[in-house]
This record gives sequence, structure tokens and C-alpha cells, in this order.
Amino acid sequence: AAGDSFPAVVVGSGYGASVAALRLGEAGVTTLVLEMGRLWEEPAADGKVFCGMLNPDRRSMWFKDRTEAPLDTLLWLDVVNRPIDRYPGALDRVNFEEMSVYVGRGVGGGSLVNGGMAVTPARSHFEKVLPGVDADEMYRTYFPRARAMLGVNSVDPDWFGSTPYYRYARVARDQAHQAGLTTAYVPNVYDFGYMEREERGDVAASALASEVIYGNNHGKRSLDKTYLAAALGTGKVTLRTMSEVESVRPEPGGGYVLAVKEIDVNGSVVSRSEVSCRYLFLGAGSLGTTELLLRARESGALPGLGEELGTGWGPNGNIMTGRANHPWNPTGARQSAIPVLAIDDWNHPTHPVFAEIAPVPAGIETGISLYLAITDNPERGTFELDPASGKLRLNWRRGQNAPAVASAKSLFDRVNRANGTSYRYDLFGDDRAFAGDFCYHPLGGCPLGAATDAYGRLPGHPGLYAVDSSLIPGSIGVNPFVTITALAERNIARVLAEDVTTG
Ligand code: FAE
Repeated sequence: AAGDSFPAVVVGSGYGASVAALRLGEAGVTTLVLEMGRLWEEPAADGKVFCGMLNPDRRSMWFKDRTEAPLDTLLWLDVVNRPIDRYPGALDRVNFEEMSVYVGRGVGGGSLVNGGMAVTPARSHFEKVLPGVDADEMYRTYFPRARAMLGVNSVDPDWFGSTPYYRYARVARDQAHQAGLTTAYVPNVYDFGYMEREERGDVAASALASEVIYGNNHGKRSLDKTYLAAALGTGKVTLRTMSEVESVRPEPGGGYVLAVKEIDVNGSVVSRSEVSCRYLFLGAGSLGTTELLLRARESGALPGLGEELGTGWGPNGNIMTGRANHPWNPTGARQSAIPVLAIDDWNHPTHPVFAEIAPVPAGIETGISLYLAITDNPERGTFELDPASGKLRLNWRRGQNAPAVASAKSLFDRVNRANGTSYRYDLFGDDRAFAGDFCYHPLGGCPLGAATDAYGRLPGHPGLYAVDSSLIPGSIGVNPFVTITALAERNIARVLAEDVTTG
């Protein structure tokens, strides 16, 4: 098909991409956003845009025959996952050999499916992870800008203290305190005023109706409602959905040409076309951006890309674990799907952990305290392309999770000892108490200041930028999207000031 041409193209529509799109639009740069997933806007026959976690249907997952939820089993029974029809659902699980990575698909990327936890990292840890970035400027300007734009707010402690929907978090909080640990409220982009109205029955329930990893029908300020809405509002930004960028090559006179595959809801190819641009912003996520760049390096299309590309990958030290509570201390059948509390033991000298108290929104009493622990695992993986299939391969061995499990175990052994409780072995298959074979927080692949310059510019290829989680080298110590957003704000400000000419 004949190619379209735009001054700027943004690939993907997650955090980095949305920031780039808004700031380009505001600067008057006509910009096309290409997103491989759906625009989640039209309600289906049941009146809902997204499906819930208790009754998943084809809207739940990206072209799967069966859901692949993080909790595999309950009481060793295969009751969690369901057969579904193949469809461009909102949550994808990319199964590499020894690590599975959850990602969002659709307009808004991970913001559609994530828990909304909006955490700014400890400054000391940020400085350790990204020493080349001026932390003063980040904490003074770009973190506050990101939080304001994302709509970050906090739960009212009084309401938290009394609602049955956070009993599970209060139980886990008290047990942490019993072990001498500190807990902290975790800010979120879910509108807590809305959540309180849900409890009163004034509005349609979402967080209080077990909605989260397959999308929230209400309450969550996902990117389509914040950055992307503002980007489209500039009148300079347009969006093409169900459009996957397959490859990138340079245009002889400068700029780039993208090969784009458009699919329908059955996954059938509707068209293949080319789009050219002067400035190309890659915001396809840690996996997507790294894959596109590796393909361009391997094919010789972008020979300037160096050896650092594909390195510095990590799962942000993610480990999930569950504890069994005493029958006289129930966690509650009603649970808000949005986590609001964490055990903060990040200052531990040998086993730093930031552990979110996660819901088990099963609709029944399970007696489980579930946690997503973020640890400071120093292990890193690398990406490469499988020579036979051309697909992305992640070199990460399961054993590389050992430091993360050791840290999580150190903390939860203390909690169990102080409360006379034990682990749950029935949740993740294979009688394991700790699940480190999947992650929610893929980071790296195109590390800032190594695979790129200090602002995400790819070497040797003017006008080509990485803008997303691929820039963060494997760990940030807390949930990552506030950092991804703030870093994208910082980088695009510099790029607009120095590189981009309008008109
Ligand atoms: P991301 O949001 O992944 O967006 C990339 C987009 O690019 C997606 O929409 C893709 O469909 C699209 N794409 C990929 N490849 C292509 C291509 N070739 N052509 C066109 N489009 C493409 O990127 N983080 C937090 O901070 N707090 C949380 O509470 C939290 N909970 C999470 C819960 C779940 C279940 C998951 C999966 C993640 C969670 N995260 C959380 C992580 C967070 O969502 C993630 O770090 C960010 O979404 C990553 O942002 P990026 O901009 O890198």
C-alpha cells in the first residue's frame, strides 16, 4: 500500500509513548500513534467494556485459548483459569523459556490492566540505578509533573480503617507490625472518591467488583483518560489501532520507514503498509522496543545500534508469595482489587523488600495473604533474536531469581514467625511458596546512557528515540510507571528543545 508520511510517529501507547505523544502535539508536531491493540471504548453485549476476573471471557487476554492468570490454582485445584476464544484481549502473557512477562495490549498499554499503584522511588535508589540522570531535576520537576498528569491520589486512612473491602490489607498490616515491620500507604491512580461511592452503591462497582488485571470499567485513570486524551486534544495527534509495527528502516534522505501490519479481531491480516516519519519514538515497552531495535540491528538496517542493546533486562525483583492465615482471622470475601498498602523494608541491610499487600478477589473467604514483593535482585538478563524464528528470546535462567526469593523469604519468615503462620503452597503450581517465574514489571533492554545517550537517543541514527521502560536497567525498587512517566517527561523536554524542528 502507498505510504503515509508524518513528521513524528510514536510506536505504542503506554506510559512513555503517551508522554511523547502529548508533548509532541503541544509543540505543534503532527504525530501518528501506532498501537497493536484495541481501543477499549465500546461496551460489549453485556454492557461492559472489560470483563472481570471472576468471569473472564475473550476480552481478558491477547489471543489465547485459555486465561493465564498469575494464581494458577487454589487448594491445588485448577479452578482459576478458563477456556476463552482467541481475541485481542487487554492482558498478554509473553511466555519466554524461563520467565513469563505480563504486559497490557491496547490504547493505554499497561495502564489498562495494572494495579494503578503510583510510587515514586526512594531518591537514594533512583540515584544508584540511574546515576547519569540529574536527580534534583527529577524530584523537583519531573516526578511532580508525572504524578499530577497521571492523577495520583491516596486512600482516606479513616475509610481504609473501616471498610470491609480492605480487611485483607489490615490483617496483613497488623501481622507485619507484629513482626516489627513498617507499612506505608501506596498512592494510586484509581479514584478513591469513586471507590467510596462504589461501597455506598451510588455508582457502578469496578475495584469493589474484582476488576483489575483484565481492565477496570470505572474508577481507574488509565492513560486513555489522562495523557492520551490530552494528546488527542491538541488536535495534532492521531491514533491507529490494531496496527503492529513489524520493522524499521532508515529513509535514504533522513527519517525512518515503518512496516505496519493491521489485523482484525480474529487476528487476520487486514493490510500491510508503510509509514514514514522524520522523528521516531519507540514506546512499545521493554519487550516491544527492544525487539524492534534488535531486528533492525541484526538485519543491518540500523547499523549504528551497539552491543549494549538487548542488555540490562530485569523483572524489577518481582516475587509473588502467599501466606495462610488462622481461621479465626479471616481476610474477607469482599476485597478491593486495588492494593493500597505495602510493607516497606527497603532499608534492610541485606534483604531489601518493598512488598505490596495484594488482594485475592475470589469472592469467597480464602484465608490468603498475598504479596507482590519487589526486591533488589542484581541479576540481569539479555534479549536476542532467535535466528530461526526471528522472534524475541530472553536469556534469563530461573536460578537468577534466587536472590529475590531469598529476600522475600527473609521478610515473610519473620512475619510467619511473629504470627505463628505459614506459607501457602497451593497457589503457583509445583507446591511452591514463591513464584518468580513471572513478572509484572519488565524493565530494560535498551538501557539509558548505555544503549542510548543520556536522553534516550539511539546512537548513529538521528531522530530515533526509546521512550519507555526499556530505558530502565532492570530494577527501580518500586512499581515502575511513575518513574517511566517522569523519565519520559525529562527526555522529551530535552529532545523537543534540541532536536525537533516544526513545520
Ligand atoms: P507499556 O505500557 O507496556 O505499553 C507498550 C504498548 O506498546 C502496549 O500497548 C503494546 O500493545 C504496544 N506495542 C508493543 N509492541 C508494539 C508494536 N510492535 N507495534 C505497535 N504497538 C506495540 O509500555 N506498574 C506500576 O507502576 N504500578 C502497578 O500497580 C502496576 N501493576 C501492574 C499490573 C499488571 C497486571 C501489569 C501487567 C503491569 C503492572 N505494572 C504496574 C507495570 C506497568 O504497567 C508497566 O511498567 C508499564 O505499563 C510499562 O510502560 P511502557 O511505557 O514501557
